[in-house]
Order: sequence, then structure tokens, then C-alpha cells
Amino acid sequence: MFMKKFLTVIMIFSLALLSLAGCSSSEKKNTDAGSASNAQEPKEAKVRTIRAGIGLTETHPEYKALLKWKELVEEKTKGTIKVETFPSGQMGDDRTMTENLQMGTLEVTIPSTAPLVNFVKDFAVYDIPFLFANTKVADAVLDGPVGQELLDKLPAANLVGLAYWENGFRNLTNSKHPVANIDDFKGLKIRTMENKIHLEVFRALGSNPTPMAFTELFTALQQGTVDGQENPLVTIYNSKFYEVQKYVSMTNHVYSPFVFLMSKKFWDASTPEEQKIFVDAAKEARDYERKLIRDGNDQYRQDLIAKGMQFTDITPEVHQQLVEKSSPAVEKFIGDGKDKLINTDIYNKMKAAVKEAEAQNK
Ligand code: KDG
Repeated sequence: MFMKKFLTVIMIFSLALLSLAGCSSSEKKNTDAGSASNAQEPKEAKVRTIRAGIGLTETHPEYKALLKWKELVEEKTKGTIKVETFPSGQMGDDRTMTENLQMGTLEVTIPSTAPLVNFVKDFAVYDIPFLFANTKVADAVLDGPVGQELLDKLPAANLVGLAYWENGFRNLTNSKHPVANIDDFKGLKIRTMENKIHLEVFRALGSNPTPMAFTELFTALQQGTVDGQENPLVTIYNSKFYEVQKYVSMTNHVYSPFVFLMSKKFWDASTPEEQKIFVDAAKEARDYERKLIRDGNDQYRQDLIAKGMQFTDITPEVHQQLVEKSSPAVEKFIGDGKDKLINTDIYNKMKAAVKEAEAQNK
């Protein structure tokens, strides 16, 4: 009896020992990274997905450059990050997509700076009409310290700005009549981006502006809810506004930058190596995007004429009148009060940076 009990205890004890040994060897397999046994059974790396949405069409350089960014990121992260792209406002308008980035339900969007003012007001400094005389000045300022200082304000709003891309110099289109003089603005119903300065400037020019999301614009033009809108030629062409607009005026009234935005949630969950890959790729794709737009501008004009649009170039005298009419509209937004959009410090820094860039690009 005693012997039987003794043998049973020994058996249970040895079984327990055996199973313990088995368990520890399999545990070892999983934790011993780089061991020979592990090399035969590689642990699946977790693939993370970036969803990137923009408002413009698949044919627009903004989307082509986004595809380039995707290619660079997927290649450099060796497939551990996958990028899914959504053009033509499939994920909503600039404002909605930016809100979704803040909440972490979308990872990337590339809006104009104008609607971004509703999230970080300092971006309003880019809404000053005729701030940049040409793209050389724009590039120098945007890619320089002042541009970076503004990007550095984004994380406080749960957003991360990787680089500035180009939307471009904006020009007025409408369906009513050629706009060659200030008087021609009178009474025109113009869609503007959702931005207080743009609204005020178009009011000061005598038109009747309405803020509206880009995703609603084509239908609004088609149905005559508005008579006109303003965008760079590249957008007027790729968004087929020539189907619903007749006249283009080369007002070049404001240079519109895009900001390549990433949700802070995704950024914070990425390694420093991945973060560097995101930024480097955003800069490489930026150069590609700017080149596509700039090389294409003359052709867009020809193509829009071929589609039946009538162009009006603005004389230096009318340009001067546009500057004079729009300045007081902007001035009321400059200052240090709570109701102001452009604080004196940013304004002064911007003016100094523009001056320096102009001197260097003479
Ligand atoms: O993808 C960017 C567009 O959504 C938008 O910013 C285009 O300039 C634009 C506008 O007029 O809304």
C-alpha cells in the first residue's frame, strides 16, 4: 500500500518536471530573438496602416505626390507600414479630415493652410494677400525657420506637420463676366475657403463671399448657388471647373500652401526611425509635387482655353488697386488681442523672412 502510494507520488512528480521542462523550452523559443531556432520560425512583424485622405482628384499633383510618399514609406519601412490613399474628398473635406486626425481615426491629410487656421490660428499669416511675390520666396520662407516655427505649433492641437507642399497662387473664376477691374467684383457670389481673412478680403473687393467646403464646390457652381470661386489653375483644370465656369482672372491674390499633416496619435506610436522616414519622404514628395505643378502651369492655361475658358490678365495698375483694397481688410486681424488672428511677433517674423528671401532671390 505504502509502496503503491510512493510510486504514484514519484510518477506525478516526474510528469510535472517533464511538462515544466517542455514549457520552458517553448517559452525560450519565443523570447530568444535571433537564435537559430528563431531564424527558422520568424515572428510575424505587425503591419500598421496609414489611411491618407485629400480633397483633390486622382489626377492632381497633390495625389500623385501622395502616391510617391506611400511608395517611399512602404519601401523604407520594409512593408511594416502600409499606406491606403483616399482622393476626392472620400474621407471628407479638409476640416473634417483634420478633426479625424485629432481624434486618431485618420492618420494623414494634406489641407490648405486656410482652413487649418480654425485649429491653429497662427497659420492665418499665410492668408495675407500678395505676401509672396513668387514661388522662390514662398519656398524659402515655408522651408525656413518661420515655416518651421508654425509647424511646431501643431502638436498642441494633436497634429504633426511634416512639410509644406504647394497648392499655389489662387486665381478667380466665375460664370458671369470677365473680371478685369475692381468694379467687376461687385455683387459676384464667390465661394471662399472657410477662413475669416479670405471672407473679409472678398467683401472689401465688393463681392459677396460665402465660405464652403471644397467637396461641395462643384455642385454649388453647377447649380448657381455661387457665381465663382478661386483656386490655382492646376485645380481649376483637374477639378473640371471649366465645365461650370467661363472666365478666369489671373489675380494671383494669395499663395496657398498645403501642410502635410499626420495624427499625433500615430506619430507618437511610431519609432524615431519611422518618424524620420515619414518626414524625409514628405520632403522628397514635396519637391516632386511642386515641380509637377510648376512645370504644368503654362499647359493648364492652354488646356483651359481649349476647354472654352476666357482668360483675363490683371494689369499692374489693377494689381496695385487690389493690394490697396485688401490691406485694410487684413490689418484688422493683426495684433495681440484675443480677437486677432495674426499676432505681432509672427507678423514681424514673417515680414522679415519675406524681405530676406526677396533680397536673396533678386
Ligand atoms: O486636398 C486639398 C483640398 O481639399 C483643398 O485644400 C483645396 O484649395 C482648396 C480649396 O479651395 O478648398
